[in-house]
Amino acid sequence: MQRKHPRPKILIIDDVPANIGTLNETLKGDYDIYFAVSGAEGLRVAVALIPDLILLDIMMQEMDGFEVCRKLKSIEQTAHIPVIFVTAAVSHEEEARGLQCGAADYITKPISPPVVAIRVRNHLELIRRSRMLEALSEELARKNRQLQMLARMDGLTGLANRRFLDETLDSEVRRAQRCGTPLSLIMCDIDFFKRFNDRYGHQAGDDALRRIGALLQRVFQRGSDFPCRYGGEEFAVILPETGAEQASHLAEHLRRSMVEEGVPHAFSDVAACVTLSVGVVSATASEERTARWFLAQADAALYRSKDEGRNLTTA
Ligand code: GH3
Ligand code: MG
Ligand code: MG
Ligand code: MG
Repeated sequence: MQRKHPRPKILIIDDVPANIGTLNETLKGDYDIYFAVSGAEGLRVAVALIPDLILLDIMMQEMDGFEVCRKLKSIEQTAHIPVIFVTAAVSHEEEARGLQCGAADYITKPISPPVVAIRVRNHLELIRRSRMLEALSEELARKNRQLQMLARMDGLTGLANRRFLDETLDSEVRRAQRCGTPLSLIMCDIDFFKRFNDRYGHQAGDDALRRIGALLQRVFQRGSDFPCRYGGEEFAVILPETGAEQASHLAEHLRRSMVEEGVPHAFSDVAACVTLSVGVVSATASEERTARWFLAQADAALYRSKDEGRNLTTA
């Protein structure tokens, strides 16, 4: 019959088969038992099997249990496996040495089978709990990454949001200063959008914003360009390592693509469809040219586009 949970695997390493027999009798009811009769063989089996727990004899030919334990603890795949010494070495010095090697527990022979069974069960329970905690903390870290991402995303358009823009513009300005590369920022604002909402309704307004979000994602496909919803009906695009000519070209391409998109707007003074006014700033960053400066310049350019009639790109 297939078990729901696989049984824990226990590896017994002891050079006396009779000792292995006794431990096997004690534990085989609850666990899958594997064994090895020398330190070297025990190490090989441990690496191949990755048991949940190892019962280890100390006095063995060639490689004694202390050395086996130290080696197990130095191998990445086996370092986490709890080792319980089961030994005829009864002095406190030997027990201290065993624990110093990284053993989880120390049981002296002759063993009491019920005591061994309980100690083994307790150690396996500890492992089960720590694995559960590990899984929980991985899940938490995953959820946390997801939240971090959501906190930087605009729910309506799926674009990055203002928070992302602020953080990214800051770091891109610093990077541009360090590397001496040009940086560009595009800002755009929908023309006569209040009228659009008033006449077509907010649902239609939201649809238009979503279409503009998709358009921005199509126009700015380079992984290093960051289109964002700045807020309301304003959008911004960070263009790292992009000079004035290329940025103006892209901004104008965006403005035209918006017209080609042909979202009807019968109440606009500039066209029969939804249009954008666009502002661009391009500069090599310096001490004075902070993120705030870039935003203020792009905003000023955008408002020149508004002043000069809308549906325009100004640098
Ligand atoms: P201008 O050409 O000067 O930019 O005029 P405008 O009407 O576009 O500018 P104004 O700032 O007067 O109005 C902006 C409008 O954008 C008002 C507001 O209802 C709308 N808006 C902002 N955010 C949203 C949104 O999330 N959904 C919808 N449907 N409308 C929004
Ligand atoms: Mg022995
Ligand atoms: Mg506006
Ligand atoms: Mg507007």
